[in-house]
Amino acid sequence: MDTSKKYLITSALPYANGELHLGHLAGAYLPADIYVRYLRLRGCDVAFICGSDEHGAAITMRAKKEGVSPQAIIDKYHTLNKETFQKLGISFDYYHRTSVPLHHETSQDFFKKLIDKGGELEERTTEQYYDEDYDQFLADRYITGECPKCGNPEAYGDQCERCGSSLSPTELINPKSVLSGKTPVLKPTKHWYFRLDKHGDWLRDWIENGILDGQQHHDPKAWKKHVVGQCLSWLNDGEGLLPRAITRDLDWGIPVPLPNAKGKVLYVWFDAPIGYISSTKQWAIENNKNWEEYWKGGNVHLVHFIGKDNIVFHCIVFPAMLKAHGEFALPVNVPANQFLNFEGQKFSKSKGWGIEQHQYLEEFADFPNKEDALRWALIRNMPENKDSDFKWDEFVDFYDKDLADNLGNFINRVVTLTNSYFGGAVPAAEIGLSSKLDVVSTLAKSLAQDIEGFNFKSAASILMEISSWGNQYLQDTAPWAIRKSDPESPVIKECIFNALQIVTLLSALCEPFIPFTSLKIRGLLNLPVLKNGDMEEVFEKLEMGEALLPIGHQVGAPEILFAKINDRKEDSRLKIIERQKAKLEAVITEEASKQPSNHSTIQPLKEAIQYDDFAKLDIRTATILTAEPIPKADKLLKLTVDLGLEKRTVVSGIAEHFKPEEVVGKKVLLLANLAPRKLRGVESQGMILMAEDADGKLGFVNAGEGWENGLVVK
Ligand code: B3M
Ligand code: ZN
Repeated sequence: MDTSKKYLITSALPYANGELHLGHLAGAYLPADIYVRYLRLRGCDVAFICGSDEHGAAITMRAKKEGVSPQAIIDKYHTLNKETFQKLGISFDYYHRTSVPLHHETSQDFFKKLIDKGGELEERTTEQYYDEDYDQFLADRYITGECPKCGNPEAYGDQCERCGSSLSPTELINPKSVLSGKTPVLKPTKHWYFRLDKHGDWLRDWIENGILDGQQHHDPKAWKKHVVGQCLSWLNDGEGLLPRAITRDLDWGIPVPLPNAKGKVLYVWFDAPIGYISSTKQWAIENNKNWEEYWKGGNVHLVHFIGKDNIVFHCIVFPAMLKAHGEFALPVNVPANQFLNFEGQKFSKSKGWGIEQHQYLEEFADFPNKEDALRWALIRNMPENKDSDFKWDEFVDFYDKDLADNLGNFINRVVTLTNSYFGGAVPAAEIGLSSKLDVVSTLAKSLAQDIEGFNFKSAASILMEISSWGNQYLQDTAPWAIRKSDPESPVIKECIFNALQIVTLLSALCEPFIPFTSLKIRGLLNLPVLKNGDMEEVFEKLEMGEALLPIGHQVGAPEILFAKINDRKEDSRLKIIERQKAKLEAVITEEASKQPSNHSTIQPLKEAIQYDDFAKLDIRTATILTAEPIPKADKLLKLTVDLGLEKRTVVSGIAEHFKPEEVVGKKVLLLANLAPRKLRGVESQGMILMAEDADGKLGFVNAGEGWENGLVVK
């Protein structure tokens, strides 16, 4: 690690308009925290910066919905989000907010600098929608209408949430004002546009080759493929680099700092990333630092952690703003994560699908190690390069297999043996830090490399490898067996000595991932809390073959760090998990039982997909063998289906449309690779394809008579 650099690490500023769920945590906050904790332990000078994004229509709409002021909304969620992050161990150096004067000034100065430079901003008058009842222009989310791309009748003026297209309000079919519900009129209004079109050439060279101003700025191969891919397709799309309006007609936001701009505010996506700068400034003021060292000059190592929906803003628009401004450093990497799903579906607050961070902390209040249990499950399943799925069963498995059986067990065995053989003192090993530990030392180095390369999942599995190696080493050496025949054997001392070195190493290596556990291990070893630079020292000692825990050091009494969950039937922790699963089942049943809404017309077509999307579906011909009702579930039938190669159980929401005896023997089409899920306690292993008519009546999509079971539909 280059400790001469100034490391400025940011996580996306969440809108202060709602709770954050586990997907947010896994996307932009936990990975940044791992990276930052690691940098600190390696002795780097780090500022970990975040805060609340408190402007924009997201906030004012929420306020309107709740019938309170925008200020009340941001105060509530800023506090909640900030506290929740802290409880989960996300170790921001500063959690600022964009509604404060320092941020307003910083953003206005930025804007003025662009005006003064000339050629970066331009004034344009265009026709925009206006609500005459409310006397107000309708920006972004204040206008809804039909999406021209997918037909979603409730697309917003800036984006369609169904198909993900970014839109402009005038593209909407049948636009409506969210305020009055009426059709808006077009009226001319003046705005400032950022000349993004002027920045295409250097942006392309910077993203593709890592070249900035004729010099190598970063290693382009260190960027994630999906990030570079998204940027290049944006840059190559003719519309990607049009001038972008960076002001809005709104009464909530940062006033445009010009005399002829009454009623105009900066667009939220203009001021929000500048929030990274103002947050750094406030941190510097309170910590006696010089903020400019972290933002200016060639010594800055700036990394933005975000989710994939923010890639364009962080890799194209904000860098272009920084370059246009001229004084600031650009990010050396933007390791955006993809999305985390939840038990096979997208998180959805309205459906009740998923769990929020603060809700997790409340509902798992009596779950020991809840913070690290969650961090660990999210890390093991982090959506680093593709979307991933959070499952409660895996949460339990990761806890049991990794934290209890592997890490916790190893540490407990070592501390217990040290206490019972040597009264808790590190035994004198004649061989010192033996060459047996070379394997461990090599693993530790690759763990470090993985963190530096943003491969946190892989780093976490190496952590487990080290601990497994330790367990195996104890097992193979079996000091307890040697003691029976030769209690004074030096092999016993060597074994315990080496094992204690591994435990000490683990106490440092695990800190970025599971900091609460690291603290406990330090306690068990009777070692001080880790401080900045300590891992550097660990690596130096490993290199020199020096002991990490010196001979004669007195460790503490053993204590079980993680008790296995599945070991105990009457475990209160299992009940907590069962409650979570029951909530999801209730949502599924509720969804399945919703009467199909009055589809008086044929549904509009969905957005276009690629062949690859289709090819993921494994649809097979099959025959229904048996059908039976499921007690207390009026809508569901439990079916056995012959799939040629095997038989499957499928739970199908067709009980209101068919009697069991009507469906037995039917030739059907089955989506065979749909992830299994439990419905009313029965695991459903696939989905039968049905068509639904305008009255909500269901019919089977038949496979032709005479077809064998198990044929592939393509
Ligand atoms: N608040 C969008 C979001 O929460 C936005 C990020 C700003 S980062 C400068 O997804
Ligand atoms: Zn759409």
